[in-house]
Amino acid sequence: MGRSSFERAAGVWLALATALSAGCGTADKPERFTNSVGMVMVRIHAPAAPRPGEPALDYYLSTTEVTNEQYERFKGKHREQRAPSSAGDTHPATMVSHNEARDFVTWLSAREGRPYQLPSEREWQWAAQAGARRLQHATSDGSIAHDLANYAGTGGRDRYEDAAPVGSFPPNPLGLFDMSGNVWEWCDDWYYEEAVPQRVWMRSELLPSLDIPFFWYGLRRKWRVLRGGSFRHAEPLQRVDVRNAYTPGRQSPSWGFRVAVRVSDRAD
Ligand SMILES: [Ca+2]
Repeated sequence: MGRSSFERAAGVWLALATALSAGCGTADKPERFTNSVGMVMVRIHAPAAPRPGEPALDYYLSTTEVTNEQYERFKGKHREQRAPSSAGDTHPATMVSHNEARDFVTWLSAREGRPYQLPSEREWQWAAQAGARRLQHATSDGSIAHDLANYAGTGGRDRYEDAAPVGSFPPNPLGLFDMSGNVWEWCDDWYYEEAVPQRVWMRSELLPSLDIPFFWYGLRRKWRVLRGGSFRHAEPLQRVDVRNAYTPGRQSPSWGFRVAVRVSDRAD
């Protein structure tokens, strides 16, 4: 039986799209794409498991934190709830709880026809540290300086006492912006102290002018993870291995999020 003209046309289109796709991506799994709300999604691979016994990673991550303008396509009334410290259209959307961020990715999945979600901690950290390069900070060279990221204090490129418009600093080697600094980012995971046995650094709500690290122990399924530090916090909290966590209904002017799409099957 001969192929219909439609099938032939579709085949030609597919071959053309495949030939035009960059790098090792394919037409349906390009190395990068831009979705309908303007988010640039970059594909990230971990060909071998970062740690023994763990599955390989293959996913897309948005190159920037979700902005107010992007979030308000979903929730228009957030415009009246923008934090003064992050009030512009291209500033990161803050005052968004983990629960609301999950609602956003559910909405985005239906709109885009792809399974958007918050990144897992593994996905977040692998991307932030530039994969096997294992940078200590998610900056262009792995160091931390005011020319490279937005954290407490100012200097050089960092003229921001508050949040900066997303992408105001150079990206890390994977092309990802602001994974160290600007705003903390919700991850999908519950906080398990035993998963990554490290200290959780918490800012004192009672003494906000002091960056006192608090060590919390015994946290279990009631807290969701935040990663990456923020404009309100000093250098030690901008490291890619620092974990923060809070209850999923809580909002803060220094908490935002970015989105991920997991590729269902392995690329290699
Ligand atoms: Ca950030």
